[in-house]
Amino acid sequence: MSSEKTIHAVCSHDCPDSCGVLVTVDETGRATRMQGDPAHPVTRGFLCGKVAKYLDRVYSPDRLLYPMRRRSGVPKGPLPFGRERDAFERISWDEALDTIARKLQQISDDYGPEAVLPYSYAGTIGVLGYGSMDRRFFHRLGASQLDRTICSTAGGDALLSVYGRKLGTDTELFPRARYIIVWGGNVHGNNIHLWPMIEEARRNGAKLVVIDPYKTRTAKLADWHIAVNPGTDAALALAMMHVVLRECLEDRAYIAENTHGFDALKQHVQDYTPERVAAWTGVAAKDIERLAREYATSRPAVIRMNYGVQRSQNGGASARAIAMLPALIGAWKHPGGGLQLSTSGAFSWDKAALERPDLMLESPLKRHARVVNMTQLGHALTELDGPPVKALFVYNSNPAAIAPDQAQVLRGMKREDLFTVVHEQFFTDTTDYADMVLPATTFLEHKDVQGAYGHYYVQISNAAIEPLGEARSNVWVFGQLAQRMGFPEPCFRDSEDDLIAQALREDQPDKQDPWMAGITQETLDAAGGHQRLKFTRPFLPFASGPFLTPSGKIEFYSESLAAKGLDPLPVFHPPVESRHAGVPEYPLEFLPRKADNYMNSTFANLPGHQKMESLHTNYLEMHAEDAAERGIADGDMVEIFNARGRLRMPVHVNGSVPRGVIAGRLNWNKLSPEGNNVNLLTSQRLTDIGGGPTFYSTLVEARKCL
Ligand SMILES: Nc1nc2c(c(=O)[nH]1)N[C@H]1C(S)=C(S)[C@@H](COP(=O)(O)OP(=O)(O)OC[C@H]3O[C@@H](n4cnc5c(=O)[nH]c(N)nc54)[C@H](O)[C@@H]3O)O[C@H]1N2
Ligand SMILES: Nc1nc2c(c(=O)[nH]1)N[C@H]1C(S)=C(S)[C@@H](COP(=O)(O)OP(=O)(O)OC[C@H]3O[C@@H](n4cnc5c(=O)[nH]c(N)nc54)[C@H](O)[C@@H]3O)O[C@H]1N2
Ligand code: SF4
Ligand SMILES: [Mo]
Repeated sequence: MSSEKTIHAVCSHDCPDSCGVLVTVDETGRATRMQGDPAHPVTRGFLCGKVAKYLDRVYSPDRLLYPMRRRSGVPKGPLPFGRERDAFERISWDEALDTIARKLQQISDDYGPEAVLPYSYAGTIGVLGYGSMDRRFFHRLGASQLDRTICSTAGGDALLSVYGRKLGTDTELFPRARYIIVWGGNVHGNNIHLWPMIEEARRNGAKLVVIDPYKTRTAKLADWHIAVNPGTDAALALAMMHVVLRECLEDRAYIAENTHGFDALKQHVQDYTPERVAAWTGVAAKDIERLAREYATSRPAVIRMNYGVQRSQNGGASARAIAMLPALIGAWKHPGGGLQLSTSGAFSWDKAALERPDLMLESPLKRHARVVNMTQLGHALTELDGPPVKALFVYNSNPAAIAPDQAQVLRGMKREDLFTVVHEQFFTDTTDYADMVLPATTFLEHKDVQGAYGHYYVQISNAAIEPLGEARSNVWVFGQLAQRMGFPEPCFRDSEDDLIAQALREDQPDKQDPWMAGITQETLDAAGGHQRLKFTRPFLPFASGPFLTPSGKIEFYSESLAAKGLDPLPVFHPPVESRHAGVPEYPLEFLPRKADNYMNSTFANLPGHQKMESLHTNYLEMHAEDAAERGIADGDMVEIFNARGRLRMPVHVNGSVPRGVIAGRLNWNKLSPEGNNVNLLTSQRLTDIGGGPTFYSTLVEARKCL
């Protein structure tokens, strides 16, 4: 008789799908199989290619298994892939924690606690692993607060400005849509569990339109691919509104009842004629008209907007304009209609209890600490003063690879007077700059609770296996460090179960949001690991008000943006780094995109994933005419450059990008011959709304290497 067990866990990678995962564990405690939970209505029994091979990651011989410290005399900087271990020596957890506590205390005494900067993002999106004990620790210390802008704040804040809450069309209603626009999203690569829903809709007659400068796998499979010029989506959406209003296709009753600022919007979009917008977007006027008409006259019509659209300087305005379209045509009324950017606002975790910002008042600062924007890490490490950053504590992130303006980031990280701790599962581009490296668990090895940004299920993620080696969870590390720092508050001794109970407000049923009422660890376990939020079906988040905006309506016109000096109506301002700005030295718009088979920089080190991504991930893609003008042919080695740096890579001239655009992919620095990735070329310039990065507003020039 086999004594295999099956454990319910949740994929905690930064992906909208938050898949339910069933892990088979054998009698020795080793995980032998992972599959998508067939009972989960969105996971539907399958995992993406990246995580189907997850056991290769968990049991990789390259896993970090022990705390380590940089050997004396080894300078910070790039280490050869696979040889990183030689630069470090193994130490005990006791020694690691004591050393870190002592250093942080000393830096705090000498420079003030704000000289300590935490740097984390979404290595795990489990509620505890993403932000709980770590936040408590840094708040109590008085460390600088990190503004976590690197991914979604432009679009997120844009959505909030229009609707007041981050909600969207229920993923499970997509099969009922008859017109689907995927706008700045790569469903097939980045959000694969939406694909079967789209397929089902198409079997029922739906049309799929993809708006993306790049011909993604999703675009190739669409009925219509609109290769819009990067950063011009605001203009395109405003021109669609122009056509809708000119042809009286708007839903007047819905607008009258639910929206604010319609007259101002109507006036505003007069300027955005299809002809004028065609010149910016590269989309023919007749195509803009057709798109607007088809969209406004098909029911239900849904837009899957994704974060790709907001990684440009004009990203906030773009996301705002796109988000207004369903309100203009009343698409929210129809099950299967509306828009989805994120569903995360439906999960009302008790963040104040988890993160305890009040603890900043117990810190030596006795006030709220300064805020540092993570997108401007290069600036923070090299230019910030009052106080300068003297300690950097990295977890859940690989900033040496994923942060923009890489040369400045690496210059900062190389500082020998910067004390850097990195809590990681692997040696990465970032550990190359660490003084101390701490081993982290994977989602198979720790417990957590999780929502999603692409569906409406709460899930419990159980530890399927014991931590490998001496790997420890984020919760454990920061709880231990708090003890070593002598922080007296009992909250630093909370267990994972305590934290989960707090996140769910198990002891305060009166304070639970109705959508999460009665959901506890016990009910989640009893339900097989997942529970749908408690709204009635079909869930139509914005079919009617009131809305959580200042006016209580959907805001076409935003007084609160105006009060901040921002455009109250979405305006198309060409990005400073775009073809419209006319910078003759750098005429090409660079798209430094994500890889389909990695997760940002995660998985890039694993041979199986590298093989899926292609033989060489590091390549550029160019339009045939741009290539010909430069004497470049398919397969040539090309140098692309701007004032921030230069990279050399082979080029594919393969029809995947429109004229004027050149694409590249995110990979590890150390896996490219010159030790830098595409972020060498990106800037620290921020988006119009939300202080986010502008990866997709980057100008370059290219030339053939001789
Ligand atoms: N396989 C895989 N899956 C992932 C990730 C990954 O790295 N790999 N990352 C995860 C993360 S962190 C996130 S945030 C989500 C993001 O998911 P997406 O939002 O889908 O992210 P991106 O790939 O950045 O952008 C999507 C598409 O936007 C296009 N795009 C770029 N600029 C513009 C523009 O100006 N206008 C328009 N219309 N389109 C534009 C890009 O070419 C790209 O194909 O995916 C998650 N899932
Ligand atoms: N050029 C370019 N740059 C980009 C993007 C792009 O599209 N193009 N995308 C941007 C976006 S959308 C995002 S979200 C960011 C993502 O940037 P990051 O959040 O830094 O994402 P990853 O590169 O996936 O690195 C996450 C790291 O966390 C580690 N990790 C995983 N789980 C745990 C854990 O439980 N504990 C600890 N301590 N560590 C863990 C992983 O091993 C991994 O090395 O990158 C941004 N950078
Ligand atoms: S990365 Fe996304 S699609 Fe893949 S298993 Fe995780 S949640 Fe599912
Ligand atoms: Mo992201």
